[in-house]
Amino acid sequence: MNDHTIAAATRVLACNWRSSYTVPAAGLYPHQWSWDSAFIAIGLRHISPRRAQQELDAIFSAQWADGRLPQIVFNPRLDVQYSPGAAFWRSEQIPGAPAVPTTGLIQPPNHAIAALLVHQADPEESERRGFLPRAYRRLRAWHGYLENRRTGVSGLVHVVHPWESGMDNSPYWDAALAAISETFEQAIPRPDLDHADASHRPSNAEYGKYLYLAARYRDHACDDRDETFPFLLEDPAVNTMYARSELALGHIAELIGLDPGPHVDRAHAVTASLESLWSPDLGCYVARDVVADTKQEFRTVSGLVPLLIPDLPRTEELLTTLRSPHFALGDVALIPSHDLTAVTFNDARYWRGPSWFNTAWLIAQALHEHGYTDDASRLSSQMVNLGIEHDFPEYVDPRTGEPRGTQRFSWTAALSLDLYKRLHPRDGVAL
Ligand code: 9WN
Repeated sequence: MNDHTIAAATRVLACNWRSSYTVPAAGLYPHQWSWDSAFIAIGLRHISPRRAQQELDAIFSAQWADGRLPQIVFNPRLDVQYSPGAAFWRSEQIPGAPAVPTTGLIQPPNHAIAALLVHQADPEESERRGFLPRAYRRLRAWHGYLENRRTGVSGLVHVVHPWESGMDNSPYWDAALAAISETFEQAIPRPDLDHADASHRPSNAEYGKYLYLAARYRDHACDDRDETFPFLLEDPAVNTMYARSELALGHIAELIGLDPGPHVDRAHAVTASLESLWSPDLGCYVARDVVADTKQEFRTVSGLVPLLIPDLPRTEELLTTLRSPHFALGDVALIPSHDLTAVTFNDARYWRGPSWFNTAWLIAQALHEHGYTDDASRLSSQMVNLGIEHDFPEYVDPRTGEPRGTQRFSWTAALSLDLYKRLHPRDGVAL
């Protein structure tokens, strides 16, 4: 990446900016998505720390009364362009929903990680705008929701829909979805297929289950006390981002003169609970189906993301798996989302094999922090080069690097920019 290509990444973020937030991709995803915005803010901070703050403020302003940050904040003028949209969710009829239309679901809690990085990019601007105390209040409520409404006896947070994991059609969800006999009975619009090849996207059968679960959650007023809800799973990456975000929140608390202790304790408790998701046979973490009480024995990139926890006792084992033929670090275009040797692996279909830039960023960051700086730089370069070569694709074929899904995808541009800046520290900010 050179100055010309920095400009290309900046252009993607500028084109996808909508007055106070960034859409993930202009055609396919015309609204604001929760974990996308946090990743985007991490890149935006290099261009405009103020915009990065606004990006996070926009998602915070859609917070529900119970503290949840919604998966999607809808632009009602574009409702037919994405399905299911605001008319499906009818959030204005649900007690505790914000004034803007949103989904009732959530996405992975990476926001505190982003808020800290955004603050550090320009502490004066942050202070001038009162960003950190405002963010802290929102984030504390968000983490409170996760602790009080989403944490089970295992001590881990569960998701109630595949969309909540951000890795929508991961093989982790197959058995739980198969055990649900119902499907959504009405017509299912697929405007997504106007923007991406059907073989790169989840299937119609998966969409039937997705909409069934979403409608059921909505019809129970998105109330997590519905004890017969059929889909509850604990995901390693979601819990890792939660633990890591608690550490970041502790740091933020300290910066604004508050006690970091409760956040650090919570991070350690979640880290200890993660141990129940360890699979000795696979050499990585796996998801657990809370309803069926079964582990989902698949190697996915989610099961490697716990590398991001600083004092994890499994770092060496995870590195061995990352370098093994299952993920082939160094020998592939970018880290696959699913085990290259598995019968369930598919090089094109969404989260069942293709490589995504946000998970590569999480792993590159973890490698860097654990002192594997050569691996981290190599991975970062692969990511940056692929981003530039293919106009910032949503995901790529892990072996060939061919683009899949849509292009000019915001987090690909933002996270490539972030890694570029940190690969060339003379231009960059310290993490
Ligand atoms: C559903 C926006 C989102 C990402 C998810 C990714 C994809 C949506 C979809 O796009 O999911 O949330 O319609 O497929 O899987 O991680 O946040 O970029």
